[in-house]
Amino acid sequence: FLLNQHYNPSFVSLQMMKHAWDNYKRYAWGLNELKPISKQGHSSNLFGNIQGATIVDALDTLYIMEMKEEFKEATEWVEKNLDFNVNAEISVFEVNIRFVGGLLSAYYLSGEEVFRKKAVELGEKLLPAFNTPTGIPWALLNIKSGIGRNWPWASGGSSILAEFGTLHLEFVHLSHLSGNPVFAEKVMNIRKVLNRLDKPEGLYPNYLNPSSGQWGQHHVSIGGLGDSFYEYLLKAWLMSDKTDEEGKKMYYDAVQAIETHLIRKSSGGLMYIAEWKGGLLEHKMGHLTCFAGGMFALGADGAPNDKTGHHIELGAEIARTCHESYDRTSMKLGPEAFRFDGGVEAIATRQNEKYYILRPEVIETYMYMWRLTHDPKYRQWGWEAVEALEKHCRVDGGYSGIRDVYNNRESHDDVQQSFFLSETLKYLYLLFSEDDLLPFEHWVFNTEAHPLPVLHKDDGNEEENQK
Ligand code: DMJ
Repeated sequence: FLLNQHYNPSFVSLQMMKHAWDNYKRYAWGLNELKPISKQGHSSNLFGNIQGATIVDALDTLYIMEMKEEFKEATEWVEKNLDFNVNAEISVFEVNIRFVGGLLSAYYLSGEEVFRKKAVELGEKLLPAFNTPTGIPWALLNIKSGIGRNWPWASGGSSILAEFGTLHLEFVHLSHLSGNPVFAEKVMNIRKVLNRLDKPEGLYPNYLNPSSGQWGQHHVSIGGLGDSFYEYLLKAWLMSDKTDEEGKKMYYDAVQAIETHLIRKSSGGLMYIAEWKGGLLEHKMGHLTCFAGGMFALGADGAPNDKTGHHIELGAEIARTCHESYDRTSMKLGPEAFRFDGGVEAIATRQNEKYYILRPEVIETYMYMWRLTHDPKYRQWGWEAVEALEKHCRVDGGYSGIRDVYNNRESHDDVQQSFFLSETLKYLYLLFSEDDLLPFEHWVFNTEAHPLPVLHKDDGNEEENQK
């Protein structure tokens, strides 16, 4: 019924949010995520036994969509039940982007003190992760004992670029809100370590050893393991009211190296961002990499050497390729990874790359491209995604991921990811809203789509911005 032509698209995204939320509430309230087919809770080991990931991730979406009752019940749950005094090994990155980010946004939007208090309390629990010889944090941390370690699969005991490189925005705000400079100092030190290192061809490998301070394997990716590190360089500069010159330089230098070494065009004319393994290219692009279209467009305004138009163009080309990756499937939803080799373009060839888990990156890029160009095709592409989500992912008990988007019959994975509520549905709603809802001059979105305010220099934020 949602696809009835009398409904406007932002109303439809709101109804989708209602369906996702109501079912989470009915079947998995207080647990991390919902299993929409089996109608029960889903626990992911990324959050240890911290509970309520969907509630904290969804708070700001509920607020922005003016779902007042739901926001109130979520706030009450946080007040009464959100508990970090648990014996749990958590992913520092995931807890930071979803819980710290979600609480910070909820605080800035609503002004409710409980969110500020909880964000700072959790931030303090994450600090022992930085107790390594270099100050590059561990990936995993037991928040009771303060003992950290890295993922056993990561090259030579390394920490991951996209994980330790995606703390900056939240930690600057934690210092701003707590008056305690330690948070900002920790993330500025990460930059220092990175700036001392030689970078192969100007690129940042995904692996860095926190003890030796040396790179692990020379694998470079703008998708998984690398992605949001680049995003946070740009956004740190924007969030500082364009005073963080170091972040700015690191971002534009990195984009230059990415263009030279990773960006390619297929024979059919599709631009893509390949992966780099010690100098050799793997002609594959992940769904995660599709966020880069929006990033290039967002960074266009400050691009050096009159390259604004060029960066918008890069964003538009990546958006087009990612749209093709959706359009070339039976379900019109994109696969986890798609390839440009062996005679295919923008198509997944391996069975284990054909799934779609309700990820936001393609819709995120449409939203940025729409706001920055107002080309109506981005709204049209967003609407195609809505139709596909409603047709294939919506089930009685919520929304589910799909195991193979090239198949005509759905095989559901039975997980409603918390980022579906924080990102996918929020970006859809923003795509169909006016530009003055969370305008880019005043807000930057963390990598989980939680809006954080720009620290304007006229409002006395010089100190935060200089740290
Ligand atoms: C989210 O948690 C964030 O967007 C992160 O940056 C990447 N993975 C998921 C969404 O795909």
